[in-house]
Amino acid sequence: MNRLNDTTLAALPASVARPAYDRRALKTGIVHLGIGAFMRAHMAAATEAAIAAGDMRWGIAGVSLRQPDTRDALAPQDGLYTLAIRDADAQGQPRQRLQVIGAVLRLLVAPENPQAVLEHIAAPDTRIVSLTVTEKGYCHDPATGALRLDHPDIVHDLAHPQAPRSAIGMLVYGLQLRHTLGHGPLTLMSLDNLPANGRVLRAAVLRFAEEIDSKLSLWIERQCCFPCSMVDRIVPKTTDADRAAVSAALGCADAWPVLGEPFFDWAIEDEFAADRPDWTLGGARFVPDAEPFERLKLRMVNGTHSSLAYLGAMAGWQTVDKAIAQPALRSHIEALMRDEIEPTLPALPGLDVATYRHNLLARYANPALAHRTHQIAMDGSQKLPQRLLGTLRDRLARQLPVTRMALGLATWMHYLRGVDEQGQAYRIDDPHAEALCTLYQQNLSQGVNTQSVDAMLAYAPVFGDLAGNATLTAALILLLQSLQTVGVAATLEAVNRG
Ligand code: CS2
Repeated sequence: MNRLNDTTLAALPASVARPAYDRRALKTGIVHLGIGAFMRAHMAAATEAAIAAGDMRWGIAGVSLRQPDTRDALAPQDGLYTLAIRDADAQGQPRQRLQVIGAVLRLLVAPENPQAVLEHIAAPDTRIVSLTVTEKGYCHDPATGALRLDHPDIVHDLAHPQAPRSAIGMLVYGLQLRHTLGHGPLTLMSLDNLPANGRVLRAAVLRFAEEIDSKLSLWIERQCCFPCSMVDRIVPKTTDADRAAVSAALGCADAWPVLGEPFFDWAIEDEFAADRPDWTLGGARFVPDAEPFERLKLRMVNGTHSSLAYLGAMAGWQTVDKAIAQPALRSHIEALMRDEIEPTLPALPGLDVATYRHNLLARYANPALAHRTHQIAMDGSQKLPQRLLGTLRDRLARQLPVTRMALGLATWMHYLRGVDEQGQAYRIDDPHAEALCTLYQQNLSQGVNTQSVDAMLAYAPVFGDLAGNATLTAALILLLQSLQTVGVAATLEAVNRG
């Protein structure tokens, strides 16, 4: 089978959408740190729409911060890859729509050549540096959002200006080179699922810059922009079966297609240091303040996604669609949104929250994505603060019931035991795994009581000041006892009975 690339593009089946523009005329205007599946199915797709409309300034240089695998897959394909949009037809049969994306012009692997990344950030045509480096990539304290100067990657980067390995180090040394060369300010755009992601990024960049050069930090502060954004599209990890299915449909081999649902949302603040693509052509909207959109999305989508993922992973429901097909889980997730999350949300003009809820349940039921619950369960320590704990804090402060919110948290704690209800062991994939599993073994595995639950809540990097809240502790005790003795399904039935 031929490989997908600039030469084979013309021979693809007519049903496959592809770049109709001349890729050789495309300039690199965006450098993206963390070129994973999400970015390739989201921001790159919106950028493709802007390019297709004739604005040839926005080709993307994609940077992998750790592994060479994306570059190894896409370089032989001239940066081309397929976006497979999957859902079900009216009969419930899975179907897919294929589009070859041409926006990615080159791929860099930071550990192989960090200097090349710094030079790309400093290049005069580069106007935007965007990031999807996941929550842990900000090297911050998840509870407070502040950059950790004692984080091993930050310690390393402060000592190695030529070869940074964190996204923050890479950005600041790249900006330093840019400033020295006099190439004008940049927009730094976080696309990670963090509240006020632009402000978190800005604070981390300025903190690091202050450590190396106060003039540089002043320049960044005054001249560079850090728009906040809310991003939303479900993008499961690509499997070998997906590679084979997409390649068969193309009639030519794509080593790394990405999959996504039809739904796409991106609310971004229109604050750019230089120019920007018209991403509205790809479904984005520019908003004066992204905060209410972020809160809606992080609490409704990511909060329920994580709750569902821990419940599903423990019960042995391997994918989101299988989990949401369980009537008791579906009732719980629906009530969690309606009764406990929605009352904490700000009103958004034009948003009908009941419709949003129904649509979200339908997105979870998409049978063509096979989104694994264990994939969503990873990095809980980094995700829980903005997904669950903000809602919990708001409800506790207003003395409102928290049972359904607390069930997500209790199931995360229970998940730390590392074995599901079928006796299947799994690895806890989390930068805090060691400390958290030790805490679990020394406390909850010995018995569920005020002392053992409070010992978990005393883990400040995740919980901040939540420990010692009697209402929360009491709710967690009941739920953890139930999860340990009767399991997920019976606990859901009990919670649904009220
Ligand atoms: C998911 C998100 O893996 C996860 O943690 O909750 O990636 C989710 O699919 C996206 O944020 C949806 O926009």
